Amino acid sequence: MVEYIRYRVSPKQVSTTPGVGKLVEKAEEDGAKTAWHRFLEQQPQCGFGLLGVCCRNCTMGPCRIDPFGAGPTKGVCGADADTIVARNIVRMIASGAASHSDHARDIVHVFKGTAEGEFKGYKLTDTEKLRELAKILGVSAEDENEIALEVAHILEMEFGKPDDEPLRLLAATAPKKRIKLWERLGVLPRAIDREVCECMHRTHMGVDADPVSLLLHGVRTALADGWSGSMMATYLSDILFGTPKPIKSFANLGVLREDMVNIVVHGHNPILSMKIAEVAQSEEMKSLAEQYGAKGVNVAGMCCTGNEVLSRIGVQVAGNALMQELAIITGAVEAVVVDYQCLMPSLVDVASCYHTKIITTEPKARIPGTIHVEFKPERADEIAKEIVKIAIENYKNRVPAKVYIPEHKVELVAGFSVEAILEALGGTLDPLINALKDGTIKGIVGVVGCNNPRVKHNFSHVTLAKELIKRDVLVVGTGCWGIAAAMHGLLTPKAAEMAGPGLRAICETLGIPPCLHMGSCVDCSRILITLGALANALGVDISDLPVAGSAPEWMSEKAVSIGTYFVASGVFTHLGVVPPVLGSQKVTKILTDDIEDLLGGRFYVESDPVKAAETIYNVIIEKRKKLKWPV
Ligand code: SF4
Ligand code: MSK
Repeated sequence: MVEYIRYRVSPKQVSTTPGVGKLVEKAEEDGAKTAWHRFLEQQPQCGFGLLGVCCRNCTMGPCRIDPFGAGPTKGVCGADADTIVARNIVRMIASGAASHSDHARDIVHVFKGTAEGEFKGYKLTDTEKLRELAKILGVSAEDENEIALEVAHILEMEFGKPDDEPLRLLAATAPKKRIKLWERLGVLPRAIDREVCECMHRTHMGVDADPVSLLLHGVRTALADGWSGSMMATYLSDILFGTPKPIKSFANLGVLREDMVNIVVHGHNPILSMKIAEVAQSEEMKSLAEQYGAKGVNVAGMCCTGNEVLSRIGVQVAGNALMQELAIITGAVEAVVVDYQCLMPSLVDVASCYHTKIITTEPKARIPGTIHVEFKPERADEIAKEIVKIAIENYKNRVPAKVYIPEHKVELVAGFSVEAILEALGGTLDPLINALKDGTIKGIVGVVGCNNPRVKHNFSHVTLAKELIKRDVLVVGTGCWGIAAAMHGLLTPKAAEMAGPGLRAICETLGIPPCLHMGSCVDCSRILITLGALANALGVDISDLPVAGSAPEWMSEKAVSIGTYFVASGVFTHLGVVPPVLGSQKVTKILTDDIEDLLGGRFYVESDPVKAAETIYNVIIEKRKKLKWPV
């Protein structure tokens, strides 16, 4: 189906990443619309929505507040802008926390079934990590399967335990000072589902109208995500598939192969994508591909499921969120296999211009117009094979005249789990702590999050990282940022040449890049663990550390949850895209100012990445001064 393209986009303006502009041009020639085209069609976007002052929480509405005071200042029920904005942002946190944590629930299910011997396609790969997790959770069993079953039971209870005890994973990993602070503020989370559910209850018509009380519950919910839901997903994925270690690979659309069957795995959960990558390499699939005239099967990652398979087995990455449609526009992709989150329903429209099959696999993420092959962990190998075969059989439908694969691909080193960082440092945090203390490294910034057509694709991700490393600030990160950094050469030891002299010297001694890829969105929990370990080792709170967070191109509700748990953990957190809160001066002030007095961290909004880097650096320097460390 060729759609009429009303708005043309300027290829030079949409992205900083090589190859993207050409594919946007190709999209227009082929009649395929991308997110950039639809973004233009949406202009002007609703001002009430942008400011967060629209409420649809009951059918007396929808109501909207006039931000200039010329129109109504209250909804039909009397809710004002402060209440409406706070309720809306809390609902975003609830959705983000639910997404990460429901992903975790699926991993617990597979982990448990593996320990029970039910899911034969999986095994407990990193048993050392299993024992470490068992230890922190107080599990004393000896036999590995029994340990796993007890761990699974404890983690299952994190979702819905009925008591008011704190979450076990949070209690075991967060610094004690922080836990006490959260307890004092009444934001220590109890059970993950309970906090998400309470968000929905509080934001229902006629319940919580106090913006402070609402936002504090948002904090509680986000903490349940970061220090439990997401962390659980990270721990158990490591146990099932191996804890990431530094691994070389390549990124950008040039990883697609003209002479092979290309399968793009897209979404977040590694349970299926790891299997697809494994099956695709089998002799059986290779010879089937040869029968169809291809040299084999090439699996490439997209977004966070891409980060999961990249970090663990080095699967090459085709791109980040705004490139999901472009992979299809190359005309060289036989199948895009999706699990959940960040999947644009438009994949189906774009695929209709080419031969690509979009294969959904999750009952909770169905998209009309796709082939649905439901994934069941008890039949993991069989289903993965079925999917790979669909892709191979589709190779014959590829239209050579429609194929254009940009040649760009860049080498990278990913796989910097906390364990891998420790190993690079010689088994202890001391070298990092010493480098921070003496000012060789000025600070650490965790950069995370998505792409957003409001921002020139990958420009802010890359500019911010470059500006920070130049100032001797070590950058660690996850998600679409990790892929952007990879495509721009920031994830290689050679990139240390772009760093300031201190960071450069450390990177060269250790043979590591100045920007460390720590994994997928749920792996932001690795950043929390690193911060907690640094704070504990120094005998300070996370809020005292010369660290910061940033989401330069964020768009998803998950990013709101991540940003909130960063702030709640005491981290100064930059957002490169304005969140929908400006309709309430009160909420804006709480999030960007007052919250610091309570939690030690706050949000800072700046769309210019150069200015943002400067401010982040200044915050780091202030923290160093307070610690009496040289600046
Ligand atoms: Fe309007 Fe209040 Fe209903 Fe929201 S909850 S739609 S502000 S009446
Ligand atoms: S995939 S949540 S666009 S980082 Fe995790 Fe990228 Fe944001 Fe999705």
